[in-house]
Amino acid sequence: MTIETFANPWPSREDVRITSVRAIATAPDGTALVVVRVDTNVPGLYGLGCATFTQRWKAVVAFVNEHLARLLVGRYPGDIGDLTRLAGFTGYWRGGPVTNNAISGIDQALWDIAGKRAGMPVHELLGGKVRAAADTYLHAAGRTIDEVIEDAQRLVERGQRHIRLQMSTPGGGGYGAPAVPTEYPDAPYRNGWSARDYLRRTPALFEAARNRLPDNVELLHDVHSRLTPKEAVWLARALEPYRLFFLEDVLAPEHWDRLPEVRAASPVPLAVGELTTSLQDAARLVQGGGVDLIRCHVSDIGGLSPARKIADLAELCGVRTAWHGPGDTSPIGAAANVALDVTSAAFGIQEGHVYGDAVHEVFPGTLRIENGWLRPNEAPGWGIDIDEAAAARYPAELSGHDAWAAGVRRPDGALEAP
Ligand code: GCO
Ligand code: MG
Repeated sequence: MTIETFANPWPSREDVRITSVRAIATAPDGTALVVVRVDTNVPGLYGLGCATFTQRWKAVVAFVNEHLARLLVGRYPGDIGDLTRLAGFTGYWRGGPVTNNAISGIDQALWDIAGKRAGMPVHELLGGKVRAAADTYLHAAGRTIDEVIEDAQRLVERGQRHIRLQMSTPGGGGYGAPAVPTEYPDAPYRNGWSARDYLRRTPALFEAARNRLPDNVELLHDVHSRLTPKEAVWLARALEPYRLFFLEDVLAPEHWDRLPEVRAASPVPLAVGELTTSLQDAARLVQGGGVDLIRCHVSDIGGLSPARKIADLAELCGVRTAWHGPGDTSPIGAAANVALDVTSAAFGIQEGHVYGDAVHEVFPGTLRIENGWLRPNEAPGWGIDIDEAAAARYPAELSGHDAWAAGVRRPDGALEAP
């Protein structure tokens, strides 16, 4: 493919030019990760950005390589705002996870280049630290109350102060814990998941956790968008005695306009936002009075630059941040989360993920959680590299999420939000 050059619209400060833009997909831990690499005419100067939409990663790769690269080659990498607006506006239709992840890959790669040129870590370019490190939460899970609590105790021993608890509910559709056999053998869909059963079991888990885990451990829980507004109120009230740090995604995005009534009905803080795929939707959530912690997936709203706007808005509105950071975030995306965390007064908590050795091999410099804390790298840019030969040894495959989501059904067979 011939790559055309779109001219710089104004003279650039230095003769630095983008020479190539390409998406790299790799799955070192089995989860498809996508990063964008932007190269320049300065020897050794390149940047990396997270573009990971694991469920539809091939679409993001094609979007970057075939639609966006030709817009950027020849341009000055310091014009981050213009280049990311160009990547969006040239498509005419706005937003969505494919577009936003592609733009995020470019946005974060350009911030990486900016940091390397300045000789500064990205958090200093953003104005510098307002805290030394980001406190994190990790996930404990199991089939039974005992299994979940034992898993949580292991995390407490590793210094974790915040722990998300998820326990299996019968059927294949439970989120965040192993699938267990159904208890509805006569139902039309034998592997179904019942919201009513989930509502009965979850408070018992938290009662046991409060009795058996140290009193100062903060507890969190992710509903994963499965409840009606009334069920959400019921669950939040039932969990009140256990002092949750937050209760996540009680409602599906289709019903987010009902969040304020859920929030008003209980003191349990609500965390919402990983399913936002537009900056404007994220801003509406922050301003709408239905959210205590905003937790966008940074690449799904277009990268570091839009996420900074949300962090600033959250600060002004008294909302805190809890950026989404599971295993389907690349290490570059995780570093972007931490750059936001340590530079924003609105920081609440950071979702952590312990990457396997293969991820550290492919992405040298990947951040590590120590005693529950994440600290940013102090090297210029993100301080994270990619070993492309190693990346090629872990080829990405189509996401297993499709197969799981196809089986997330109620006992009557109706599909449920995965
Ligand atoms: C979380 C999330 C994730 C998502 C996953 C989807 O809070 O960590 O809900 O686990 O399910 O990112 O691919
Ligand atoms: Mg979640």
